[in-house]
Amino acid sequence: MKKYIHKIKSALDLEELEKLRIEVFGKKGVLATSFAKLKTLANEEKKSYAGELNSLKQELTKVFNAKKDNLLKEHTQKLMQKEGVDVTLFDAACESGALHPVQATMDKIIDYFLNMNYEIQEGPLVEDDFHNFEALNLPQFHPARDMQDTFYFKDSMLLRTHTSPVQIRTMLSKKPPIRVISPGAVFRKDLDLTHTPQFHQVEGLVVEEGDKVSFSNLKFILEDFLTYMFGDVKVRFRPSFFPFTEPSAEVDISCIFCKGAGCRVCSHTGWLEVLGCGMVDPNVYQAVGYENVSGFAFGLGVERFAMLLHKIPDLRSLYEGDLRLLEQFK
Ligand code: 2U9
Repeated sequence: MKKYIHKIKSALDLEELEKLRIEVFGKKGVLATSFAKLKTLANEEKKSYAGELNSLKQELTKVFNAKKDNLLKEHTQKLMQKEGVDVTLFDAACESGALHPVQATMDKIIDYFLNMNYEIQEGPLVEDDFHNFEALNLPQFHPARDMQDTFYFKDSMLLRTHTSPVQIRTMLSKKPPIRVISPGAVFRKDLDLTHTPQFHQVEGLVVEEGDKVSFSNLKFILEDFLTYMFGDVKVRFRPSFFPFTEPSAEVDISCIFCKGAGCRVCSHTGWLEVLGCGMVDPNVYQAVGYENVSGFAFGLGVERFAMLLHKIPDLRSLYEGDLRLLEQFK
């Protein structure tokens, strides 16, 4: 039976070791059969045979357990090498992360519009002149192009300055009814206290056949949305101008810091500007070949929303990667 010690020691893998376990320690294994033999022996022989058998069993068990440990370690190591990382391994130093406040704000905004049955559309960050400007009623040399200082590549390709080209692509690819939001990164040559060269927007577009969509629909959805985002705030619409909407408005909420009384954040006006919106300009419909339709659009800057929601005073702190800021959002 001693040969099994050698056999166990030289088992090549866990499978072979398991076969040996059954052969040695199993119900009908060599140990069980040897112990069964005890019954057939005379009393004086029994004692010494049982003693021998027990110490052999102990040795076999010891050798078996040690071999199993070894093979298991080898097996894990091979698996780790094959799979690269063992994600089940516990790391005491591992800390949980959290969504970046800009992403969390974006998610909250998206949730509202998903509930309202809007679809999410994304598009390329590198755009051409037609989708980013021309189709949005911003012809070449139009002074309004200066509003959006642009990063250009060769051949009039550019980094999109707003997410509006996504809606242009949507309109070019299907007919109304359209109800979409386009969240994503946009780029402008801008850097100061309140501007970074990359920021994020969520824009919305609703278009229906005929004259079904009115400014009242736009007012309702934005008032409801801003109440969802900021709680019990007053909302006001101020006439404004954008090349892609006519009529256009900028939307303010009553200052969430001073409740409208006037403070430094709202420049003592009691109001905070949060959105731009309007009825889609007929020239935009013409550019995408739409006729006899009505619709509205709006746009917002996600960083601004994140700063207002979390009372973050300096825009740049959102992108410094300082853990003292990020840890507050766990
Ligand atoms: C299409 C037609 C019209 C999107 C709009 C605004 C008004 C707006 C700003 C908010 C803060 C940009 O990030 S910001 O600086 N946006 O004021 N955006 S209407 O209008 C569209 C979009 C697409 C086809």
